[in-house]
Amino acid sequence: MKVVHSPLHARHDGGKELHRGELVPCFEMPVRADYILKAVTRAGFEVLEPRSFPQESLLRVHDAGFVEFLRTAHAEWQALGKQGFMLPSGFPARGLRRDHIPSGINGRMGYYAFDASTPIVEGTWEAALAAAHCALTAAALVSEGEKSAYALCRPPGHHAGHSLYGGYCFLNNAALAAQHLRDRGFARVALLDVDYHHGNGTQDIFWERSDVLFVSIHATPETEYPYFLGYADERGAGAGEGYTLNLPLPRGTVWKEYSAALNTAMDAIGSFSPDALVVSLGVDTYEGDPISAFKLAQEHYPQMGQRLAGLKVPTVFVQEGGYAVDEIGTNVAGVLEGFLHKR
Ligand code: OKP
Ligand code: ZN
Repeated sequence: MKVVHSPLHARHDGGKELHRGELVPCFEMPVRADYILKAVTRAGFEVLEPRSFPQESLLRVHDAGFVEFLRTAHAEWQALGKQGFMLPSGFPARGLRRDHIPSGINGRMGYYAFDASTPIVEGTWEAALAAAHCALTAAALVSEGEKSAYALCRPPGHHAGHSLYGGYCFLNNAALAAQHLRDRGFARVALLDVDYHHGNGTQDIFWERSDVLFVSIHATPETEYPYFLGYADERGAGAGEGYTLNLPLPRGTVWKEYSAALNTAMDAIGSFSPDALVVSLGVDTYEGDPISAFKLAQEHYPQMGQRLAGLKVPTVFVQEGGYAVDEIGTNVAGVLEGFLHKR
C-alpha cells in the first residue's frame, strides 16, 4: 500500500486550544504525523509526496468564500499588526444573523468556525492544502488501479463542512477523496468514519446525496464532542435520506461492543455495494488517548483492518484523529497491515 505524506504538515503548529476552560497546547501536534511516518516506513510501505491539484478540486465539496477565508485569514490578521494563533470568540448561534458575513476578521472567523479549539497560524493554509492534496493523491492512485492507498493527512478533516471549520479540521480530506473517486467514475462510494468523534463535516457535505453513503461509529454526542451532530436519528435528507448511518456508542466502550457496531456498519456498506470505500481513520478510540474515552487496545487495530479488507472494495484510508502520540504509529500501521493481512 502506498502512503502519501507531505512535510508541509509541520507548517500547522504552535497554537493553543480552549480545553476544559483553559488554553492548553494543541493535542493535534506535528509529532503525530512524524510518528506515523516512522511506523509506516518501518513496516515497509512506500512513501510518496502528494501531486498538486487545481483549486477547483476543493470547490467540489467546499464553498468558495470559505476557501478564500482559510487562504487569507492569517495574512489579514498580520496586516492588523497581530501575530500568533487566531481563535474565534463569537459565533452565530440562535437569534443571531447567519445571512451576513461580517467584513472584519474576528466576525468572519466566528462565522466560519464552530469551536475555539482550532487555531489558525501562519502556516495553517499551506498544511491544510497539502493534507487535501495527500487525500486527493491517494484517491487518484486508487482510481488508477491501486487496491488501496493511505493518505497521512495532518491537519485532519472530518469536522470541516461545506463552509465550516473546527475540531482541528479545515479542509475535509476524506470528502475530497470520496468526491475525487466519484468524479473518476466510481458511481457509488461508501465513507466509513471510525474516528472517536462524529464526522459532522463529512455528514454535512453528503447529507442530501445518495451516491455517497456516510457511516460513522463514534462516541455519543450527548457527552462527547462535537455535541450537536451525530445522533442515531440523523439519516440524511431528500435524495440522501437513508444514506447517512450514525452508530453512537457510550464512553467506556470496549472492543466487544465496538466490534458489534463495526458489523452493523459493514452490513450497511455491503448492502450499498460501493465501487470504492474511503475510511476516515482516527485512532483516538485507543484506551490511552488523552481526550477520548473508548477502550480499544493495540491488538484491535489489525483486527479492524482485517475486517475492512473483507469488504473487498478499492479503499482509500485518510488519517483523522489520534492523540496518544507514543502509540499512534503502531495503531495506524496496525490497521493498514491488518488490511493487507500482514498480521
Ligand atoms: C478532532 B478529531 C478538547 C475538547 C475537544 C476538539 C476535539 C477535536 C477532535 N479540547 N476538542 O475528530 O480527532
Ligand atoms: Zn477524533
